[in-house]
Amino acid sequence: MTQHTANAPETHPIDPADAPWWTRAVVYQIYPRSFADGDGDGFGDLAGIRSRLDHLADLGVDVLWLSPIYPSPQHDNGYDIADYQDIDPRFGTLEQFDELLAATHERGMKLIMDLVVNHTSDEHAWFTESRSSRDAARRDWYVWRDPRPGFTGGTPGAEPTNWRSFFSGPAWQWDEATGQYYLRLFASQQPDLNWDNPDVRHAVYAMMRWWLDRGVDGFRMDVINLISKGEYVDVEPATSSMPLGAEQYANGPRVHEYLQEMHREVFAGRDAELMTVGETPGTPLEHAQLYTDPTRAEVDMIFQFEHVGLDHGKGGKWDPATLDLRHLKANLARWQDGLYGRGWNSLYLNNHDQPRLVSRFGDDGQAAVEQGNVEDGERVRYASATAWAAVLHLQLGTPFVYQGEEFGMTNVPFAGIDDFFDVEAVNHYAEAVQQQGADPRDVLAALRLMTRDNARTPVQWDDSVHGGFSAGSDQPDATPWMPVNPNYAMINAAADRASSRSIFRFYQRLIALRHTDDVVAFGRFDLLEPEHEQLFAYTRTLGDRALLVTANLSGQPCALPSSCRRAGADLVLTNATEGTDDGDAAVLRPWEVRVVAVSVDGGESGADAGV
Ligand code: TEU
Repeated sequence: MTQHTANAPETHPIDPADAPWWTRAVVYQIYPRSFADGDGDGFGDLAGIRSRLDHLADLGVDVLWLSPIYPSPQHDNGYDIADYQDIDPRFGTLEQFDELLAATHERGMKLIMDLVVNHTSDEHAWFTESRSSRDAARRDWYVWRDPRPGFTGGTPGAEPTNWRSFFSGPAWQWDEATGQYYLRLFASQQPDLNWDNPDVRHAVYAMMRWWLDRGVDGFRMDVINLISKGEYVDVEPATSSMPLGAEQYANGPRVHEYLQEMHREVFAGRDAELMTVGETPGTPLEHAQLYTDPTRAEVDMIFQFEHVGLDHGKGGKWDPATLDLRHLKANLARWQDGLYGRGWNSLYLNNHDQPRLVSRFGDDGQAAVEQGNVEDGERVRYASATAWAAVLHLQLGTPFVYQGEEFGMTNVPFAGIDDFFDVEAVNHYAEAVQQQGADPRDVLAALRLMTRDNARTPVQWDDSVHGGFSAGSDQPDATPWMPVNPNYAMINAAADRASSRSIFRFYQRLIALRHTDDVVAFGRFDLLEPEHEQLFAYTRTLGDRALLVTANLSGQPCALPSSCRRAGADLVLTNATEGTDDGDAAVLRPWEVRVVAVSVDGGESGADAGV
């Protein structure tokens, strides 16, 4: 059943009494190599995660998502998997995994795994066999193609198509031994699986059942919308955040069919307690409706990418541009409306592939701190981090918190190219500077703003050496694999939680609100003042109650238009630390957010809003 462009399904109101558990849930993403190091070797691990579970339970999150912990040569920090059914010794053992899972469940949280099945590592046994000869039994498990006719394999331009990799250069890798190219949309060590081969699909489904039988609660599915490739043909250059060729495989011809098959083979009959979220770069709303329509049984929700591409210039992510708040509001509102009653949104502003949200969208205060205005810097970092958190968490959907976000970790002051670790950053620099002759200063400036490495420094737990990342941090071996952000003495979980302005405590309140207030979990979203350049304002409405969210996302005071004021409203939540009694403020201070409860006709609600 090919559903490339089916009609959008009918909308239907959300019935809170009948809604799946994950509609009220908040997910916390752990990037294990940088979360906590339990054995003091400088590399995060399962023991480290276990030692910090109380921090997460205290935050109030419902689900932990672990980025990959499987055996891997780590060319892409574990997104290159060599064995799907084991744990990389750097992270621990299967036994430790079982213990972590049990300890997570004991605290009332669930745990989902990262499922990376668009590609494997080139060290996976499937690929070792596939590349061993053209006649290998598993040759067809990957995508092998001859050089372009008339070209000598391995020379520039001989690639079967002009497609480009997400990580710079061609999407095809020459294999001298068997005289063919293999497809790899990401790093050269990440060959793409051939999903059109049913043996591949059923091997993946069996592996997924094995993890579910072990007790995991679902999967985050890496680039799952790229698994069905279309025609292997040259494409015309186009301006897009996606690499050249993506229109041939993003949301490809059989992707919905494969996800429905996966659901039947893996989840059917046991999905009520599980959750799935598909990572889907380059996915328009029309496909999101198909992926997440519950009646189609594909995935519960997806990560869309449009909103995190709005500060990319014409040249893509390495050509950063200023974000226009009006575009972001219009985009998020379109997704809120487009999936209302039809599917489900995931909500995120950062993750392990994105810069830190407080540095990218707010004001991380580091400029003020450098000038000696520590108090001003800390004030603005708190205010902008919490304002953005409220704007995101009070939308309809399942919010995702990325490690360190809950106490305002920031981007990193990278000096030179040697400070970058990520394959994407390193490849881009080499291509831009060495092959295309770009000015290294310009390339570095863009890298500093946009690199994924910003999100990957060790979590700053306290102000001890290396931010308390490693057990036995004072031992020489405990030097973290990537240096801790130098601001760790000021910005760390312990300091934040002890502060009168605690970002962590604000997240706790947001998360609790979703659990206790059905308006937050299910209310319809309506954007106010779409053309306002400072203000992000919206209402959420369910039955006779509404919440009005007004956030000043700027460093200047902002007068509230009359559409955003409600006389006599109850103040539910604010990030202001003084003078907050009045539910009907006329002016929002820089980065101030206010959430008030009202009745739908504008009168006083009197309802308990939950905090
Ligand atoms: O990311 C896929 C993806 O499209 C991006 O977020 C990507 O990192 C970015 O566009 C590059 O500019 C997923 C994982 O989240 C990422 O960490 C992996 O590197 C990638 O897939 C390959 O598995």
